[in-house]
Amino acid sequence: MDRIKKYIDLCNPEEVQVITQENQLKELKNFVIKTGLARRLSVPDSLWFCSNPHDVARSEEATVVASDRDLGPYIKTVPVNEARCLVKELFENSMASRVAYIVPYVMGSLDSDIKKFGVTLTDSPYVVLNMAILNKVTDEALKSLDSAVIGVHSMASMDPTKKKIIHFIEDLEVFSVNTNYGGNVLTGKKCFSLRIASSLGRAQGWLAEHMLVSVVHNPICGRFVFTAALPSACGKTNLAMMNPSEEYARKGWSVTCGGDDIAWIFPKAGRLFAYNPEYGFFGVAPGTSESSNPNFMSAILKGGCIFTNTAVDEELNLPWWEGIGKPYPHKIRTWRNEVIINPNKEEGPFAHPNSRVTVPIENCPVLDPLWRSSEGFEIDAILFGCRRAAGYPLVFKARNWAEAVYFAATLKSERTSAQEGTVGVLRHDPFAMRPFFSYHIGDYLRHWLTIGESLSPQPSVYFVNWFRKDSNSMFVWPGFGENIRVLEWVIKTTKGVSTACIDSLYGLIPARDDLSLPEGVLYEHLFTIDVDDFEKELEENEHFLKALGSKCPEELWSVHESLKAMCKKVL
Ligand code: GTP
Ligand code: SPV
Ligand code: MN
Repeated sequence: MDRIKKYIDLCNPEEVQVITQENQLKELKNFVIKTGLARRLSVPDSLWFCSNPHDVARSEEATVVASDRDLGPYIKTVPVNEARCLVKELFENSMASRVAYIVPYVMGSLDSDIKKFGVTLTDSPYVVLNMAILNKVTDEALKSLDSAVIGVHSMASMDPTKKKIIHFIEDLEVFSVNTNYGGNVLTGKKCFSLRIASSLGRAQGWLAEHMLVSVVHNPICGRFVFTAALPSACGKTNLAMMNPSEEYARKGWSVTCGGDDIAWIFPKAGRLFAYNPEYGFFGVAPGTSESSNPNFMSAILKGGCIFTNTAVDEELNLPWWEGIGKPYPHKIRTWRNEVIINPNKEEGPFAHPNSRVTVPIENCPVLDPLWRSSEGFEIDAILFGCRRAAGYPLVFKARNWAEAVYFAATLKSERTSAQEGTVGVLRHDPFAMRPFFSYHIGDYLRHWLTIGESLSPQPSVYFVNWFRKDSNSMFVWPGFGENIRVLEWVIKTTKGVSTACIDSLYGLIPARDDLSLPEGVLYEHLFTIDVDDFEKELEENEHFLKALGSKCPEELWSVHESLKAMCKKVL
């Protein structure tokens, strides 16, 4: 226990409990209710928490990697010695007169080769209860302590100015302090399964990505597996467990879910295999309803969930949020823990826009039976997506692997409430991984190109945007269950059934008659590309590529030059 003991000594808790048993979790649930940290809702075995108002989303500002090297434009670094001092300073006595919990867990299936162990020390019952859903708690991790990822988390004084999430990538250690929210503190999730895992993947020849894994059962080819990377709050959970629209369901289309947020992807014999290392969902609540995502709704209502920063219908003792598809409750408890009678809409939102539900994966009614298999999911296509009101097409296919890497590397998306900062502002989010890089993005791009070279055939790569808006600021595309129409085109194109693609500035787009559009939706509204806007994009991309200097793979410059040439031809 040496790797943990020194941090217990540093944090100085009053008591230490190792959590490995179901009954300990039960006791902890009773404890949080008795002490007023949480409320029990009328969803079976479910709890409601609200967090500190300044602690409602993952904090990129406070996230750093300890390194003495320059890790490129998207990673904040702190020199290693300084980072060690910072840990000492921030954690010294941080757990005084509190209970510290040790949570040993595994990511990935215990009987698979890809599994990895973690052990987290935390003074937050909230963290323990969430980790018990998102990771599999097992004392096996304690037997592999040398290779486990150590997480140390303390709420400390919750001073927002001292919020820090510090990664020591090579040492397999993560420290999180003065926060108690989501991706900042659930160290198995973004810190381990993306940041640490992607560095391991670089060294060992695999990928850790911000991707869902999903299977489309369809009349064209039977079973079609895709992974998809979209920035935070841009639609992964919804796409992962989509309920195809009635018309498609009748024709034999259905979707099963392999995972909704993180994929570990391994090349084997020229193919790619995806695994979801998690055991639960940490899904966005607002916008989730019986009509938008009936599968997630049903997973939630099965119970065993944790609601964070949703509102509560006080009369029914049920969670409530904007877009749940139910009227405003007569008596509502807001995410700020205030009760309002007869709320009026203008006083809202009553659930925080980034409120979340933690749900055991096995609650998902369309969970794919292979979700925990040691074989993984053999990938047929990879999707990238973004949230953009204008210009970016509904869907296009990259013409080749290098172009796919180029478009993924230059992905831009509007900020959402899952990120701190101003919602709606367009920002560069390469591979939907901007907040999760742990090594230089130039090396990351090279790694993707190298993996691509080992594949045969290379999976087709597509780009999607469900979020184009019309002049009234309404979404042009109905989205959700209707996204199956785009997946139909993806499958037809990947399988060579559709050949009538149009060469556009943004790769290959569907010919007008090749994509089935819902009534009233106009092709032009989804696919028009403004050449001037595209040229501006290219200029921004050029700045980005230049900023990478010698780290920028030559292949990406070639793609860039050929897009510039295409632009000139169109003009
Ligand atoms: P993270 O958990 O932060 O990584 O988010 P995510 O990528 O899983 O996003 P999620 O599926 O939770 O969706 C985020 C928000 O986008 C929710 O409010 C959804 O209702 C909304 N959304 C998802 N898919 C669509 C879609 O096809 N169309 C529209 N208009 N909204 C969507
Ligand atoms: C995201 O922001 O991408 C999330 C939520 O999935 S969190 O786990 O808080 O990072
Ligand atoms: Mn995410």
